[in-house]
Amino acid sequence: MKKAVIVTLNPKNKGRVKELIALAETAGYRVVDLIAQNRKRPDSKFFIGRGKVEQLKHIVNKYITQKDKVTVIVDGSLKPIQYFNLVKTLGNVGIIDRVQLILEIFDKHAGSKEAKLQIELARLKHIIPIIKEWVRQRKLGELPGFLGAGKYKVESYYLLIKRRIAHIERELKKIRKQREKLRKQRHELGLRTIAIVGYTSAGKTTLFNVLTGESKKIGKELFTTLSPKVKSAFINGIKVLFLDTVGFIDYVPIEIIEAFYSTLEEIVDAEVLILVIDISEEHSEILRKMRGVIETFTKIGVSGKPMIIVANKIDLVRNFSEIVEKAREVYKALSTSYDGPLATTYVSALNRIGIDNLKNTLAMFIKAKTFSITATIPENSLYKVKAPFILAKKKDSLCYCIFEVKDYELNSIISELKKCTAKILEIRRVQ
Ligand SMILES: Nc1nc2c(ncn2[C@@H]2O[C@H](COP(=O)(O)OP(=O)(O)OP(=O)(O)O)[C@@H](O)[C@H]2O)c(=O)[nH]1
Ligand SMILES: [Mg+2]
Repeated sequence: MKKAVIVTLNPKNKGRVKELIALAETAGYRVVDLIAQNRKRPDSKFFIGRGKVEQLKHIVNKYITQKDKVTVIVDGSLKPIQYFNLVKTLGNVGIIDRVQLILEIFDKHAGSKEAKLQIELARLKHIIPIIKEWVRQRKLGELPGFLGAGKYKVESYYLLIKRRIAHIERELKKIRKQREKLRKQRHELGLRTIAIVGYTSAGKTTLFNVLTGESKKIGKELFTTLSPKVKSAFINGIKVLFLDTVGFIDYVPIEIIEAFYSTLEEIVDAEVLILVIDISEEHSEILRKMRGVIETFTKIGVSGKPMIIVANKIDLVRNFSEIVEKAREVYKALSTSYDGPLATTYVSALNRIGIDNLKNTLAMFIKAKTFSITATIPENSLYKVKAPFILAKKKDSLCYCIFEVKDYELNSIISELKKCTAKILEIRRVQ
């Protein structure tokens, strides 16, 4: 069994501790103990104070058996020197920090090639400073078996990782280009993307499924979704694309943001954002998670877009005024830190409550765009065309016609024109 002992410097922040336990469990650990030290900054040598390290060693030894391995999970980001000092002092235990824990979960859930590469990249970038420290520490005597690479010489292992990083970055670039091409096509077709964003497990995929009629995997676990998915649907007659995204998390390490940038980029490109919030949680938890979301927005450069705050899971709260009060606080927090137009709606994605209201709110934000189609139509077919048009010129019994259409009419007009043996010369966005 994978046993875990958690080390935290924020014992008073109950939500964060609870979240770390949930993350550990999602990664497949059984949390057997917790060591807490209330301090503002980590100790520069060991993360926790020297006395606490001794206590940690004692606790860890208590749980190690022939069958059971113990991993120490540090709630924070370990500096290489802290990592090495802990390895030296604690001996034969696994030591991971928050980044590595999140990456372990990502690894478990990664389905697509892109997600797998992104995770490997984040992982390698995370261990590079550790390897550098390892190189430095060689003077003090090598640490055999570290990261399973005992048989490699440290320097060649370092070079191997560097080469692998370069290779993955090239591969990701190719996938990114492909993604950009698809995005451009969507733009050209006048399709608007609505990105569903929010903290992990807020109910994004559940809402995505309701809005698009999909049956994408949802789950109690954290980070069920790792690859973004796009599906079209109609909002009051307007065709839009909904985008389900990877969940955000508090204290997101920069390595993860960088590695997942191309998927997060889709959010930057969306026209409207739906921010899903689990309104059944405590006030303090909702606000803590909000801060995580805002931090991620800042890092990826999201600003100015209309955003609909969707207070989800209302079925779990008995008192409606409590829901409204919490949602108001979220609105207040966002209106001071986010610069786009905001609106709030209340839903239960699971029970399909409030969905029509959400759709109506969405429709307010989606403005129809106008396209101009230029086509040639044989003179003897002209009478078949029902849509209004301007006859620009006539040449050799061919009529050059210009149509002005709204984006949601595009598809039907194109098929109508095809039936009239028309040849489309150009489709251009007017506004
Ligand atoms: N009671 C209740 N549960 C909900 C509601 N919406 C979602 N859930 C549950 O919340 C959990 C997480 O739902 P998901 O849709 O997977 O959440 P997500 O935001 O996509 O999560 P990640 O992809 O992991 O970031 C699941 O157990 C859902 O059944 C709701 O309206 N009411
Ligand atoms: Mg999801």
